Amino acid sequence: MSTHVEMFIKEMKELFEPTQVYIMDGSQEEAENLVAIAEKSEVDGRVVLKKLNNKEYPNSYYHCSNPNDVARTEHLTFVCTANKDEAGPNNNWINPKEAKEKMTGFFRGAMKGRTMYVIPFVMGTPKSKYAKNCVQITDSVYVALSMRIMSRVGKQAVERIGNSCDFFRGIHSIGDLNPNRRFVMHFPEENLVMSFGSGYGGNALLGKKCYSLRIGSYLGYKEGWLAEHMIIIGVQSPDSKITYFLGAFPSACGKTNLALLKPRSRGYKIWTLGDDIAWINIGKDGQLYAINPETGFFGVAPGTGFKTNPVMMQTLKNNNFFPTLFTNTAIDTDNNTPWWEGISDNIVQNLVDWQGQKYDKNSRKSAAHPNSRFTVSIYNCPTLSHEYDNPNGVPISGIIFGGRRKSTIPLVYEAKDWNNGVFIASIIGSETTAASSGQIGNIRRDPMAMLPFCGYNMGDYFQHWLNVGNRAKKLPKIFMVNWFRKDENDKFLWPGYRENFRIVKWMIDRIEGKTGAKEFEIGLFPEEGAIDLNELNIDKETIKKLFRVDREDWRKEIVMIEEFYSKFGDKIPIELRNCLAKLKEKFRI
Ligand code: SAT
Ligand code: MN
Repeated sequence: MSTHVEMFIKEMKELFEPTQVYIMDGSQEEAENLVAIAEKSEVDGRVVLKKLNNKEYPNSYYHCSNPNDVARTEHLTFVCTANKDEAGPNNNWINPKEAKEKMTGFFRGAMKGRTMYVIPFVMGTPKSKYAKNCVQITDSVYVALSMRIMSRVGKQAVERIGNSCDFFRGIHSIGDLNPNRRFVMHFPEENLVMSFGSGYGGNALLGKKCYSLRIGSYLGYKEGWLAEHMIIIGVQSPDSKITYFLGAFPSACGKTNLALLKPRSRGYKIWTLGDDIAWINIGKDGQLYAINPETGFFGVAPGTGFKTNPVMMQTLKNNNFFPTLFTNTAIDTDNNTPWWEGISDNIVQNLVDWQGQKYDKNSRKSAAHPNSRFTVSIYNCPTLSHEYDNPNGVPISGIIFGGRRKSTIPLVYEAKDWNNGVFIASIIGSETTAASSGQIGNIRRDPMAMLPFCGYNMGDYFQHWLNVGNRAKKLPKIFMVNWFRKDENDKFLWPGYRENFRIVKWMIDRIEGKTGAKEFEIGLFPEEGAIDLNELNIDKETIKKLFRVDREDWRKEIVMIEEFYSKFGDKIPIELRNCLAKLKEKFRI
């Protein structure tokens, strides 16, 4: 083992004072060991893992967490750069020295009586020059097992690190799960994250949002690439050609459903490469190439069902080397299977809710926690792309941005060029739902769906997007979609789900130059008849409403955009200011 990894382990041992140290190797035997340990141990009075029905859900386990620890804690998440301005108004900030003192205070002796797991892992396929080496420390066996599903844990990581000191250090302890002593601190300048007091995915699996997005975006800014909160899919047409897309959506917009969509159109197929994170580099030929640094899905369970996402349901029922975890779902006690709202239409007799209580069907509360999750290996996915492990990534032809909006934003439109696309992505707004914080129905600006995940000043981030566009030789087309527009009676105008593929098909036609577009104030719109509406019971009037650009709505929208931009002062690039000025001119403001 490299001296720097050894030194890191030694330092952590002295700090945490664990009873024992377990260095993970990624083997099958290790998975069995860790599961056995988890089945026997309790954290906070709860058994860490319970085996589920092996026939229905092979190699699957149930985990339930402390009710105060079920989601990311954005208000306790900090980016600690030396200079506050570098973190930007989009991040909480404390100076690195103070942050470290605070965290070290929490960490000292925190693993007494516990095992310290050392997790060497690679984000990205180890053969790839875009992959990154990491080591996480944790005292949670649930986190250790989850990391094995979500990333490439084991010897390859140690080999890749060699004698280098250049690897990500993630330091994590669940502490006593006290929400008043819960912090996630990022130190981008030191390639380091410290996290205390939570066992929840985004707070504790440090390879995910913390490294792959917050630290990753910062590294990308310094090194000339992009770390994005995006799905990656390959769309195969009847002529067998595959067109690769990226897609970014704020939460509750059906992002995972799109990543695993089964198209209704004959001869088309969607190949899945990722459902959450994409690292995007400019390849030798000047095109953008994307890899998914992760190896699993950490998906929201409620709403995932045999109707809405049959491919994910199949993924959850498949079996490989990696156990599948269900966290804070309900349990159907007649079958010992996980259960959540929306899984199927079948009536279930006996449920216990996510806190282990018998569920009363007349209760107004849901049986599964709204943010209950599954953690499953991507290799279980029947639609996994053959290019998933390609070290060069896949060449991207289109980027789809979206939001949940009941008005204002049309079903789909295309940016006029890259800079205009960056502008459109920078002004994404989405209605808050029960799954996100804040009041339901408010519009939250969420540029590129990255607001909680951009590890540096978002004004600089916009400039970086523009710079990548300048450096690339061939750029993908950028599209904006809104599956959620409603009529005056609050009814959805578009059927959504599998029908969304009709819009993707139109995008492919645009990419291949098979159809023209009409220029409107806000971008390029489909020509009449260009979207395949075959066998869809939708009238002309509805289509008109779906594409309507309401001047009054847009005037209000522009006021909100200006207010959002003003938070970043003169960091907003001139190109984006110009786009906004042009928009104002068109709507005569
Ligand atoms: O942050 S997580 O990755 O744990 C889940 C989410 O909020 O997207
Ligand atoms: Mn996400």
